[in-house]
Amino acid sequence: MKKNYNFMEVTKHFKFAGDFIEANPYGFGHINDTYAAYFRKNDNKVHRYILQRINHNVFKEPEKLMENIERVTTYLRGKVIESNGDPERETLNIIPTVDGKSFYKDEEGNYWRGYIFIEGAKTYQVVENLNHFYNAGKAFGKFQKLLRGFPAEQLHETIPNFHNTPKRFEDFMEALNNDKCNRAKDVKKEIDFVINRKEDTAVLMNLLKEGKIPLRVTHNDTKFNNVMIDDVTGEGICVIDLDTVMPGLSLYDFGDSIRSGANPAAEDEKDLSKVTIDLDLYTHFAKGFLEAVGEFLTPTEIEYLPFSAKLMTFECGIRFLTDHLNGDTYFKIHREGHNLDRARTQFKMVADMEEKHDEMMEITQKLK
Ligand code: ADP
Ligand code: GN1
Ligand code: MG
Repeated sequence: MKKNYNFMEVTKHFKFAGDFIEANPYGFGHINDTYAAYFRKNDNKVHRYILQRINHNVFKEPEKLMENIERVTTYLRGKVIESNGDPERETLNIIPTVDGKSFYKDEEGNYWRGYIFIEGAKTYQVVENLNHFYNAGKAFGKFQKLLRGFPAEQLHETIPNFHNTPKRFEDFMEALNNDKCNRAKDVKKEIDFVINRKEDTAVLMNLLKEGKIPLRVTHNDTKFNNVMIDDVTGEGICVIDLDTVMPGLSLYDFGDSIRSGANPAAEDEKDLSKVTIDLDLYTHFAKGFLEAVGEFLTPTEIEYLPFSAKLMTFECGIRFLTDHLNGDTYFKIHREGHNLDRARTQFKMVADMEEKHDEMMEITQKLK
């Protein structure tokens, strides 16, 4: 992350209340540059906002991305107000620029946006408490339910083919053939792991093509650290990181949450003996998710929930390994081999899910 942005100058373009004090890097996202920006108001009290530099290498059309976020947050805000919730905490709120836009483009071509800082809640990198994960299931399920009436045709595709796993496989093969950084020779085991499972990649895409599962408006990046957990109640108070809200499958959202939260170890854990799919965690998330969406998920969607967890984990592992082969150009890394370590945890999870497939099926059927 570049550190020498002129935050005083950037923040001046937004309707942030108070006098700017400082901005510090914040959170653990892999994509955008996120900062907590501190301001002093007239009463001398200090408060903060979220300031983000959108990653325009990943999101090629930030204007369209922000149009999506404006539409989705406006829609969600209406729903929260309807149910007497707190619209400043239960959805993201864009802070407009002084000229009324949803983002500011600086002279170097960086895109900046501001959000209300949701206080009294946190995101976690690893699940610390079963109840939190149950509540995350409810929150992501509720998110999908709230967006059922949202006009999908209004959404731009911010990253084309985002969960097109066969395409992710093709991109991996291309990276392997190019082998730009001469890294393939050191990751033969991982390469074989991917190639041996090629057939899995098309399963959900085929169900969709055959009309067996519906396209919905989904979040598509339902990592556990993309839901804010209330410090007092432990509820999943707000789903954040709305950059990839697009038409998608309910199964993507379920699967990606299991990928990120049902592993009791970190996503980049080097000691693979710690990496597993914890069935207790799986059960808690599935219970929360099904309680929120059970009434509208089809039997086929429910049948494929365990498979979706495996596929989303496999897809993410493919993406990490592809980025390792390409020289780490997509995900932020913080050490050498970081993407490879991440790919390895994902593949360990996939192998574990293959072993525990029957148990996962049984748990899911009991919960439905
Ligand atoms: P990325 O796309 O890089 O993952 P996120 O939008 O998820 O970026 O933000 C990174 C982190 O910043 C989140 O995991 C969360 O901890 C924190 N964060 C983001 N938005 C807010 C907000 N409105 N209030 C409080 N914290 C936030
Ligand atoms: C990225 O932005 P973040 O850190 O919430 C990525 C997800 C991956 C995840 C893996 C836009 O999520 O797709 O599953 O890393 N987001 C994008 O940790 O590519
Ligand atoms: Mg995030």
